Amino acid sequence: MSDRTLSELLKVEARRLGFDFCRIAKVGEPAHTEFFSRWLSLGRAGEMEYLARNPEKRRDPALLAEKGPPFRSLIVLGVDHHRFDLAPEVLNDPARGIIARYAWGDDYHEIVRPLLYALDGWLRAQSGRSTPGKGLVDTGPVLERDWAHRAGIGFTGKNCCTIHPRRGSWLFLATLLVPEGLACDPPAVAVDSTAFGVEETLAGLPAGGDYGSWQLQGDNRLSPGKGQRGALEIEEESREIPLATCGHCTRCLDACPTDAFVGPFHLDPQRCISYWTIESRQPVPRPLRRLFGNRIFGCDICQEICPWNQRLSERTPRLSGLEAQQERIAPPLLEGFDRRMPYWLAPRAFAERWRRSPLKRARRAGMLRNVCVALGNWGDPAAFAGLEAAAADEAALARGHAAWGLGELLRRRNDVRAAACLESRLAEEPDAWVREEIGSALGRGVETFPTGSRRDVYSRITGH
Ligand code: B12
Ligand code: SF4
Ligand code: SF4
Repeated sequence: MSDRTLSELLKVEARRLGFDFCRIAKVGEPAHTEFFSRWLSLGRAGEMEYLARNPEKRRDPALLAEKGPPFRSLIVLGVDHHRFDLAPEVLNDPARGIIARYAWGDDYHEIVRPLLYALDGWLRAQSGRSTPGKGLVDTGPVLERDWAHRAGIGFTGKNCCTIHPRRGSWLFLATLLVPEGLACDPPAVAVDSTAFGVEETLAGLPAGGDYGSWQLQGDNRLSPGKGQRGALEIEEESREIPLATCGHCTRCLDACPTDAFVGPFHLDPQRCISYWTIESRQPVPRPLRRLFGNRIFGCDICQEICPWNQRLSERTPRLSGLEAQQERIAPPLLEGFDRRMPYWLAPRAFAERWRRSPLKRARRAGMLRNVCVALGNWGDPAAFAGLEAAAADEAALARGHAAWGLGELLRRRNDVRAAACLESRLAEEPDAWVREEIGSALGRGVETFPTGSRRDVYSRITGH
């Protein structure tokens, strides 16, 4: 069988397994490893220490082969998880907690990983290979967006996301590395691109600049095989692809509530809602809290606003488990404090309510932290009940943010219950950082977040 036929059959198999995109690139150095190393050295990764591991493998994914021959082909897979857009009255309802779209279904890591190995199993059966390939989704040392761009799945927007010109950016990405020398797909070709370097991107390129456009070529073009439904659907994908570009658009950069973009293609996670509400186990810096609004897990604002994501038709993801579950989209903030199912307060109820959900990554204490911030931002007297319960939680992280939320009720509503609750908590609070938060909420401690580098501030207030 020729390399080309094998590659085409592989795509049919990927499609049959449930992937929406499958493109192949030759293993080599990804385009932005230098940018990534500099980004790391600026401390952008924060608590995401795993990003600094195995830099040599990130630079040369061929080295990811633990046994057997080195990897020669990198298969990039994409799953379109778009379902529908939320009505503005839900999205902007301060009494609800908005969960990022990628978490409306079950955890994609659990769903996608076995499929990568199923695809590898299929390829091994064809090629007679005895050693395994390497399937990665998210956590491995692979710059997935770089590879998606290189393989021509989509282009990288100023918001850093991989965007498909007809399907938008609501994509999960994954990679499968294999030793077979498969036929590669034509990469995204830069058209009229402006030359700019790592230094400029790190310093912050001008937002309104036009950094070129990309032509995505031969989008999964396959001849429909007899009885191969997958191939027929792929054929639909092969309509003319428009020139992919951000042009002078700056919508995502302007819409980010926390001003997390240093400039196009450069995000500082230390200011990003997604980082704080999913990845971090630490207190959210005080000046950022008011900017989080009602986003309690992840954030989609820089994608919701993107012109490439407008007017996408509603769809049901092809992979089972990714369907949107009604109760995982925008739960009322106070629901999880209800005595019948206190999922923000009781570990067992949390585990039950969020079984198989990506939310588990933030853990119960982290989620209660996020919910307290949203309750403070709601600022309604009804929020008191939830904040009072959280102020007595076993986790200091939750108690400290509950104090902040109560402080917001005091500041905005002059809520005397909030003042009394803060006073009584102060009398028995053993944790130094929580005491400081209570003091600040009562207007006694430091009013603003202490100055100094963020890391210094954390060590001072958390003792870590
Ligand atoms: C760490 C991480 C985060 C961090 C940091 C994100 C960031 N932008 O740096 C945080 C926690 C903030 C985060 C947030 C989100 N993430 Co995330 N994240 C990752 C992870 C694990 C590593 C990304 C990374 O290496 N970041 C470091 C920066 C430097 O790399 P980068 O973001 O890929 O950015 C590229 C550009 O800056 C580019 N670049 C630099 N200069 C230039 C110049 C030009 C011209 C071009 C074209 C590119 C370019 O080079 C970089 C390397 O490719 C990847 C999975 C993976 N292994 O890749 C998922 C991943 C990127 N995340 C994903 C998702 C879905 C999200 C969220 C949407 C989740 C949410 N709803 O809250 C947000 C989106 C925020 C955003 N606008 O980026 C998806 C992206 C899907 C897509 N369509 O792009 C990925 C691929 C996970 C997956 N397997 O599907 N994430
Ligand atoms: S995910 Fe939200 S906070 Fe992060 S960069 Fe995008 S808009 Fe800003
Ligand atoms: S909002 Fe505009 S600038 Fe941002 S990624 Fe989309 S097209 Fe590019």
